[in-house]
Amino acid sequence: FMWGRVKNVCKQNGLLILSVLAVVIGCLLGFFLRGKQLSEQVKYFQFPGELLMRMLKMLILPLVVSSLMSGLAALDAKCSSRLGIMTISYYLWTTFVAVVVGIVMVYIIHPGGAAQKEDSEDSKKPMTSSADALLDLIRNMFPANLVQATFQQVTELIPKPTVAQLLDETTTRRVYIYGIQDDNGTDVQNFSLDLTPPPDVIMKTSPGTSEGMNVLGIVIFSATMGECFGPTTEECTHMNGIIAELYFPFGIVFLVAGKILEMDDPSAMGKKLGFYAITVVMGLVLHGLFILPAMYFFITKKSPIVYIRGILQALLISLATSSSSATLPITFKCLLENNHIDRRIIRFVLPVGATINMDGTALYEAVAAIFIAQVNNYELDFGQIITISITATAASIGAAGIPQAGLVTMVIVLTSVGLPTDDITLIIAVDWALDRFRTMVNVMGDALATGIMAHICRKDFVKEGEQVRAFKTNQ
Ligand code: DAS
Repeated sequence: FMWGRVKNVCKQNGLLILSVLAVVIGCLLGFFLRGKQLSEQVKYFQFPGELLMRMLKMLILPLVVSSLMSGLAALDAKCSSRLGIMTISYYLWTTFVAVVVGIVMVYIIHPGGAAQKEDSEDSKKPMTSSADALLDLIRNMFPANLVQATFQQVTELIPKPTVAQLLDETTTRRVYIYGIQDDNGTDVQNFSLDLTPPPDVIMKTSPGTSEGMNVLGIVIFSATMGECFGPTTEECTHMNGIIAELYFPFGIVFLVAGKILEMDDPSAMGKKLGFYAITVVMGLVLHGLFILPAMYFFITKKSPIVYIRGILQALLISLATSSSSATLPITFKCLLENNHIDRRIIRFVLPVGATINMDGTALYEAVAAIFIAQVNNYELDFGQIITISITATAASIGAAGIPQAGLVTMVIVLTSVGLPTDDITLIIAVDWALDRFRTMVNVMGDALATGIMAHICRKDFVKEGEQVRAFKTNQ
């Protein structure tokens, strides 16, 4: 009986168990190689892990673009605007809560006291006033060149040539065009085309529909990867290529081992950063494992434990890759197959969350900024704490879902209250590890938000009269 249960559990959670084993083996291999002083060969040990990261990043742009467009195309204007407003408001609210949690933790634990600089004079006032910082923040919200700002965000997310390589390397392409309507607004059957030139994303209004812009998205089906994301058919949103089934665990082993092989000497952390790391991790645990699940429970009245169980694979991948965007395909798959969330909601809420909703990063940046103030013995006044809250929220929205993006955008927070940005070097020694935990919280926040929005909008998908147009799979 036991063997039968063990077999059943392994069958259901094969990839998850394999991935956990891969992280453990990666850690053991990493520390073993450190002991053998093999750091010169680190690039060879990192190569398989780098391949895994490139495979995942290669899928981000097609996934984000096709999901957002098909998500918009699947919802009628009224439903998508309501869903959009609720999604953005929820994301801003949870990010602000994360910042408050971080500020409370850093003032309770006061990690900067243990790492105070010897030469710091008595409390100095930072040079930049909070008023200048706030004006600077608002000024940056209006980019002079919208196209540049947009493509900067996208190129930050993924280097364009990778997507071109994907399209050039695939031997055959099948492109699904869907959501086409005739003049009286009824959906015509979707159809699939075999295109030889690499397909591009086509956005155009379809004739005669009263809702104005009706976006036609294109899901790129890449035969090589066997991967297809988006709204065509259930099996198509199932990630079944060699990435998911065979290569993942192998890539994770070397991703983890390579990181451990190249990290600085752990003792470099010492007491100075120990308290800082503890403050960050405690804040992330409090927010990620208590506050966010509690919000999910109070809104949906469902068990967050069962829900989180369904996304464990995605949380593990976010730990291994420290990139919420690279984890996106897995989060997508977990929510669809394990948590059975309506894919029209996933396609809309998840890509937006992976781009702008980073609770872990916001918490981390607030803690790091105040930690650096404490190290320099700066007394921050209330106005500056408010500035840090706002800039940490904005910086997390601006951070891309790639490794250590939070370290880059932290400059905004530090300069907003005149703290020395070169003090970022104080925390770099532990950032590669803390980045993994804050990325997990980012993914957790996006996934729970998707479940909450699916619960809130469940009526939109059944109410007569406001029936949301769904896709007719091309049977
Ligand atoms: N690693 C980033 C992410 O993928 C988070 C961060 O750097 O703060 O979400």
